[in-house]
Amino acid sequence: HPEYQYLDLLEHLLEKGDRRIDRTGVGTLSMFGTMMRFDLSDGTFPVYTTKRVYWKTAVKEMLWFLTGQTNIQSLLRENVRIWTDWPLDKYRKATDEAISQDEFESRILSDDEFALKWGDLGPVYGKQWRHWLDANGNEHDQIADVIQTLKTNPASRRMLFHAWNVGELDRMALHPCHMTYQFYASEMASGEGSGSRGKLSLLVGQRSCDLGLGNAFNICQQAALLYMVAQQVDMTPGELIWVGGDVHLYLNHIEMAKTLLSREPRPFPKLRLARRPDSIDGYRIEDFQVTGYNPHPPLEAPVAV
Ligand code: UFP
Repeated sequence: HPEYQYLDLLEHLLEKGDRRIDRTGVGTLSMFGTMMRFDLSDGTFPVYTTKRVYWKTAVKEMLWFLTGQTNIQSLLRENVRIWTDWPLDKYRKATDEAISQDEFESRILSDDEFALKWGDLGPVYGKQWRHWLDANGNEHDQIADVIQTLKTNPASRRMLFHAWNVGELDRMALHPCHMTYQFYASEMASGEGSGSRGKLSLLVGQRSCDLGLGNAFNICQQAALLYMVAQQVDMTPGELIWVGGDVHLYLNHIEMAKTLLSREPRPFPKLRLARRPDSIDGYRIEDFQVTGYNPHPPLEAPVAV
């Protein structure tokens, strides 16, 4: 079962991880340089099963990246609360106000001026993917460029987009973790795959990975992206290849990791896209039809901010 790639990394960290104090002060067990491969060619949607993964939230985040937006207001409208910790932390430090997360979120939602001032994460993923600003003041839509190249020159070795914009790092709430998304199209023998132009694979380079919480999200949202891009360029999804740099387990996730390791993975669900939108901008969460997801019960653990 491909989920053992994930469980084996967890086990390795528990047994041999390098113990260190990290930026958040929580402390981690860490390792450097890993790869996982997921074959999506039979419709597999790699959502881990050893705990319930809220894949809709992860896919909604991916759809939000694709809109190019960086304010949490539009995420909160979709009821996605995973980015609130950072602006909330900033707000509390700046104002000394003892505001709850609920209160902060409802102000972001109801007060546009407040959202503008306190809800923006800086030039994070969406900005870099869709509006990378170059030294001449020109914006680059990296997503549109990759899709265009896939349609016109799929043998290219230059089909990638990147979020590590060095000059803008200090204004981002969080430096990009999943940084490079590189595509690779392999031709199919003629006649095979009825109308498909080939198989599309995606290699994601992630410099830093919270294996306890973040990774489950990242894998399924990256798979969702591959499904969307493949559909847009009339290819079928091939492999999602995930490469991790500093892969770590926060010390307060150790108990959760042990529980995950005590569980037996179940079959991955399948994903079908209900429609073919006119462009990469047209996808909605309702388009993701997932069947056969029967995970073990959810496990909660704190996020390190
Ligand atoms: N992290 C992920 N995946 C993400 C994301 C963050 O694993 O998509 F946005 C984790 C990795 C790390 C922390 O634990 O968030 C970022 O901290 P740093 O910038 O110090 O690597």
